Amino acid sequence: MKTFTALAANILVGFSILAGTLSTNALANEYTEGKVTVDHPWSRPTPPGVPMGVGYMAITNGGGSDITLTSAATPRAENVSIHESTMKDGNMSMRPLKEGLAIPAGKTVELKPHSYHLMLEKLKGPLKEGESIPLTLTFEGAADMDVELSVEPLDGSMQKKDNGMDHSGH
Ligand SMILES: [Cu+2]
Repeated sequence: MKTFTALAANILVGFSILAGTLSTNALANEYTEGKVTVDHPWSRPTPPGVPMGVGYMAITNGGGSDITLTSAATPRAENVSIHESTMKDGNMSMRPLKEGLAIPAGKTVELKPHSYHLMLEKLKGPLKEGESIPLTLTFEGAADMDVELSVEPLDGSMQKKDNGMDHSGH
């Protein structure tokens, strides 16, 4: 009986460790297709009536030749553009990257606030906190990838709350 109890306890511990691992992975939501890894694709909630949303992620090219993110698409918006935000004369402005976004061999390029980003244009409805937005990334030099943007709160509080001490490296 003792053995049985110990075994049950072990199983319970095992389950909670597994659950912890799963939730960490869900939060980190990393996608890999061949030599390309997309880490933590995320977006922000949009207020009703605002026609544009954003898409951020880190794209790693683990291959030996350069690739280019040439376009992206989501059923939630009529168009997705690849943009770069830059400071010009003290003002933040953005421009579309008509040639796409190059990810050199062996490098990671981050799409993040005030830098490269995806612009979800003509949204069909607001993006809501907690949603997952399907997104297809098209590359030159690599296969297309389907990922999901997790819509995270503006202040990042959900991430802090769910990301306990043990996930601080994320
Ligand atoms: Cu933009």
